[in-house]
Amino acid sequence: MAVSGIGPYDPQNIFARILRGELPCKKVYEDAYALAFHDIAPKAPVHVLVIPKGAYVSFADFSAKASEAEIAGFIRAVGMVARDLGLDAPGYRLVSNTGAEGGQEVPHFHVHLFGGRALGSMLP
Ligand code: IU
Repeated sequence: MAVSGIGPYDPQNIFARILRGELPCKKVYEDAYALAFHDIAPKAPVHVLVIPKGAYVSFADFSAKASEAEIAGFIRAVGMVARDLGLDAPGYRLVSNTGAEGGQEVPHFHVHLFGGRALGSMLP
């Protein structure tokens, strides 16, 4: 079910529980600002989710409230994950569904990283 992009933040959401180690994930990368793991229902040969460590509901929430260090650290992490997965040369797609009309289902900000095949054009 789609969620609001403006919260309030639910500390029991599935990604919060993954961050706390209460639920497992197939981890790709982790640092002080971000955790990256394989999506449980991949839509492309590479489908990784990158999430910030902080409690932000959506991109709207993160971009408004996160510190410069959190934003920079998160963006660097997304880039590093893509590079380490060998996607820089062939290319990849980043998507962040935000709020109900954006199709967001998990209310912890996340970026989808898709790659591993020609993705074509996907503008709505
Ligand atoms: P969305 O942008 O909120 O719609 O994407 C949520 C994604 O989280 C979606 O691709 C799910 O397959 C994925 N996911 C997951 O990886 N592990 C889970 O336990 C659950 C959802 I629930």
